[in-house]
Amino acid sequence: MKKVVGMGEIMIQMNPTEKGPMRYQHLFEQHVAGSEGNVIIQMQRLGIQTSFITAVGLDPFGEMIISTLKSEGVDTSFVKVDPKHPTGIYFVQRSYPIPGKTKVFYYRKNSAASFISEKDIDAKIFDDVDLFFLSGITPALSKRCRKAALKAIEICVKKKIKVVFDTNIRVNLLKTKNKAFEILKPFIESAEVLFTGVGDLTFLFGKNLRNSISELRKIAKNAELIIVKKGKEGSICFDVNSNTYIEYSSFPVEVEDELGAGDSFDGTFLSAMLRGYSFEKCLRYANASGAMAVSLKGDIEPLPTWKDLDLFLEVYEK
Ligand code: CKP
Ligand code: MG
Repeated sequence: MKKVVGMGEIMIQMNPTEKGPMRYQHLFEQHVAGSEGNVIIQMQRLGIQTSFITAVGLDPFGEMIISTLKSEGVDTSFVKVDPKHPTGIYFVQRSYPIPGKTKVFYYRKNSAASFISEKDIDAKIFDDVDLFFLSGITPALSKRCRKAALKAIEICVKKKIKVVFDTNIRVNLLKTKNKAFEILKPFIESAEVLFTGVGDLTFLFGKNLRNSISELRKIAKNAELIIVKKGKEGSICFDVNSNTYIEYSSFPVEVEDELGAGDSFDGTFLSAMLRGYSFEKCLRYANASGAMAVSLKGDIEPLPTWKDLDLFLEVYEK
């Protein structure tokens, strides 16, 4: 069985029962979510053995996150409980001011996860691991997290573990294009599989997609695969070894909450890749997973199994 490790912040997501402006919301649902954790749970659900590196506060929210990871079957041996810093929380505003778009309000400054440091990264974590997943959110949390993430990558390179990175730019955390380049560059350089999205590419290189991909390729010296998520426009996989682009269109569904779609896409693509599927098949499953994610609230609740994916495809490809 393939073994995968992820690293990042998992938070409590407060998602209102209604769409619309935050100041008029009265009722909230409590969910567990966070980009890299979403990817790992997706992979676990697709039959991969997973483990997650994170930190939560010594509070009921941390308890909820740990019990969620455990109930999903993710190994929590490397989850630290930090008595000095709280679990991060964020609020979600759906479909306002732009219908179908989700806005987030973070309360994660000085959170337990932002205090993850190099000393939390033990080489033992990576014994017999096939793949390590990380995204641009983690190094953007703090200098300490950045160093810890770099240490993890160094270990993976030494142990010949595949490094997978999603640029996942959060303007709230990175602020400017220069800051984003400065922080993300070493991670983009190390990735063997690199995920990104049109929003991130536009932020970094401007609107011309082909041009952005070739600019990204210049930095991504180690990448064998560059996958670009285009939301409603589908996705592209660029296979560096054969110099070919593979495209797959998206599945039209009604958007309830777009958060988490990128993560379910990544987790599904990687699980399909680890099964040895063709890149076209990986994109097909990943696009289906992304569509399923946007059609429900919460990030982890909609994450599909292989059976769910096949049922979805049976209906949507008729
Ligand atoms: O790129 P995605 O929409 O798939 O990621 C959504 C997650 O971790 C969301 O759950 C939130 O917690 C975050 O990204 C974040 O830190 O913004
Ligand atoms: Mg994303």
